[in-house]
Amino acid sequence: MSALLNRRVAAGCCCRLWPTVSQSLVHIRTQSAAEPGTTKADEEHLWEAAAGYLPFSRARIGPFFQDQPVLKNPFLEDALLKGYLRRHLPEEAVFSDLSAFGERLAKEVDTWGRECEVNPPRLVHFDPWGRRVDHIVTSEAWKRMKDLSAREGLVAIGYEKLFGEWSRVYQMSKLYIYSPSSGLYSCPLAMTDGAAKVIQSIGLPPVCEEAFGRLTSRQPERFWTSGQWMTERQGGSDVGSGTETVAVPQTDGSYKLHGFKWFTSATDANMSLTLARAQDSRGATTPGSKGLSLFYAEVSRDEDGLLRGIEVQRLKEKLGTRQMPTAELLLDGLPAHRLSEEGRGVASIANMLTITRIHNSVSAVAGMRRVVLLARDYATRRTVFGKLLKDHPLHVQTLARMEVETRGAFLLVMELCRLLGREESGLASQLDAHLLRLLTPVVKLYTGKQAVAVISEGLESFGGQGYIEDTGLPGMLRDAQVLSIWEGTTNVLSLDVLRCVARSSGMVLHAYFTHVKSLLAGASSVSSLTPAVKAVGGALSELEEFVQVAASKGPNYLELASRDLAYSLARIYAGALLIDHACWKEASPHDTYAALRWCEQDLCLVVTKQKSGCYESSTAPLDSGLVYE
Ligand code: UCC
Repeated sequence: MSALLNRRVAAGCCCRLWPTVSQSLVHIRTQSAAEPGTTKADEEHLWEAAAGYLPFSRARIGPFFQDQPVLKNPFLEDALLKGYLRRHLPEEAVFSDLSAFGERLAKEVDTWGRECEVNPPRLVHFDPWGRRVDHIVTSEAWKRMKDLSAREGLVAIGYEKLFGEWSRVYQMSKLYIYSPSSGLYSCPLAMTDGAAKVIQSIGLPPVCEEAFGRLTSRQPERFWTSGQWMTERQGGSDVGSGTETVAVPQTDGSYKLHGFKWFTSATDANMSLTLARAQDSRGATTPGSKGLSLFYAEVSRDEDGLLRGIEVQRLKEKLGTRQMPTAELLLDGLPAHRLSEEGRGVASIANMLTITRIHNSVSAVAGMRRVVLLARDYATRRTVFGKLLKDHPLHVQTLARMEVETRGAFLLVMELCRLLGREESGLASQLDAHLLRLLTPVVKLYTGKQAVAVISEGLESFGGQGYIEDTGLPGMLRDAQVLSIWEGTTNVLSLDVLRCVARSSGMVLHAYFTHVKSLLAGASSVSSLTPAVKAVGGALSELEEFVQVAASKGPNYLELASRDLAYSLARIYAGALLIDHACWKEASPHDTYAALRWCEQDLCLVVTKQKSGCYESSTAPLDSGLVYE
């Protein structure tokens, strides 16, 4: 008892100092319970008295709580997005739509996105009476996202073309503010957009005319989403040899598909585009890419409620994107229609890949922007070492570096959307077409990788809270990791860059050099940008020289250089875009500063690495030896 009283006195004294001693007081309480001669009632009584002095006891946990970061209107908060649109698409209708949508995202939709994560989809294989039903049960929030997407025209805007060549920029700006709040609904929208583009580009065949109307509809009850089933058990990159699915011709000209799709995203879609090998009259198929054709299939149920020609094997257990159902599908006589000529499957679905890769890039930059917005808000609330985080220069330096990375990536993405819009409005020059082909893989691979880096840095800026699951922050990082994997990994896309250079006999690079030079020419008289212009100009010359030298080297050399080449293409182009944006008459000093900071990095990585012999034939065995030591 006396020991307890002594401690009570000690506790009273210590109260003034409680932040430093609170831990030990809690500890004392546990110890005292075992003290001989003290009844439990005595102890409780004394403890309660003492608790008046104690900040931590029972339900009392002290007055301090962390302030959480607040998501404000993501359109109004984004200076670069607003500036870009004011410069290129100064339409009141666009601004008021994005402002209103941004408000709704912050006030309402962001919570739905979280709900999608907390209530992930599940697969119900059987009904209570044992019948196989394969129902993918999704959350109410996921369903609301579908309605919202239709009403807001998130796909439709790209096809209504109310703003001519800038319609894609408008659509993607809207998706850009939506994506981080969408609970990954951005994924089905990407595939839906891609499917609409493919159907349109092959001239709206009657068999999927109705589908096209639905994919691009603003009416929720009419709106359809599409899947893109390309990945099979042998993998997702080498589609040509990995596709086992066969298409069996039917007497009415349609087909039935038999195969196993290993990774099908947003499997609650209403239809899908997919690849399969058409059988000839003897039942034979052609191996490789040349044997693949493109098919259109609707996902429907028969009168007994069973899926027609599909069994859902299981849902995937993924690192992130858990909000979205991703399934393994057995195609067991799925009715389908061939959309491409036989053997033209890969070339025909390429339009879909272009669109989904652009969406991927939009989502990547959107994730970067969102973490920067939250981190900078948090820095105005969180006090540490006696002052707000925003008043710690080192912390703000880190945020500024994230901001610069986000700005460069944003302008790259908007450049792609601009080029896509020009192509779809019939305004694209040959140069624009080449640039679109080259920059699509470059921007996808660059932004996918940088999203992981920037979001990871962003999480750190919240300290330990960035690692706590129910803040919603860790999910951003888990979701970002997929961006460099699906729709072509970094290496597969680096090889795609080489492929399009070779197929165009170098014309895509010629377009690249011409355009970057024209962007730099516009900035030649702006003295504040001189260091940046010099850096980009120098890097561009180095790159041109590299291309000359590399052209005479063998394929192994080029393959080893391809990833660094793609990075160099991205960094130099982004530098030129930042410079160009900073030359705009309404640009701010911050735009200039961002351009200068961007251009401080190694813009032409491929030459740096070339100088150290990274692509020589002697390097590959050394790499291999190191890896397998
Ligand atoms: O992962 C998947 C689902 C995920 C969900 C998607 C959601 C995204 C949402 C994001 C927002 C959050 S679907 C699987 C993804 N898989 C891939 O992306 C495949 C990766 N592999 C490749 O990209 C390869 O490079 C292949 C498969 C294209 C290589 O096949 P081939 O047969 O070797 O290709 P070729 O021979 O190079 O090209 C065949 C034809 C050529 O046309 P022609 O014959 O006229 O000369 C090429 O020019 O296809 C054309 N082609 C292209 N055209 C090939 N690639 C392209 C391209 N990128 N753009 C234009």
